[in-house]
Amino acid sequence: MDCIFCKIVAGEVPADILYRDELVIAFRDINPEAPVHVLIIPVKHIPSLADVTEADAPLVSRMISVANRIAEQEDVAEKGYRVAINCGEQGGQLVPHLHMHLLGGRQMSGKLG
Ligand code: DGP
Repeated sequence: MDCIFCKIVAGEVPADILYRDELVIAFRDINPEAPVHVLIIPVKHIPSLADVTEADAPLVSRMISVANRIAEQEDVAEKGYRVAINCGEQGGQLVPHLHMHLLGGRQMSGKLG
């Protein structure tokens, strides 16, 4: 499948991977918008948040747990951080493989969009 994030999962495209288990991997965003900008993605290809079902509850829970763990590791947990999922064209999603952005290390703006 011609998906850049599937290629990162498969090790075919290099990435600065911070975490990997059977459900998710996490790696640094290539175009960081904050001192800490990490993407947490499912190992399996899910195109977007709109494709997540009830059966994916363990996966979504794991993504959140991993985001919290990386926030601790990256030393932004205490001051706070933002987690965001862009969904679809108007939601600002550019890569069609579900991913959660973890942003921290600076004051986030009050705007979300
Ligand atoms: P979104 O707009 O929510 O689809 O964000 C996609 C993010 O993915 C964007 O912040 C840049 C990042 N990205 C795109 N291609 C690559 C890549 O090849 N490697 C890494 N590490 N990040 C990428």
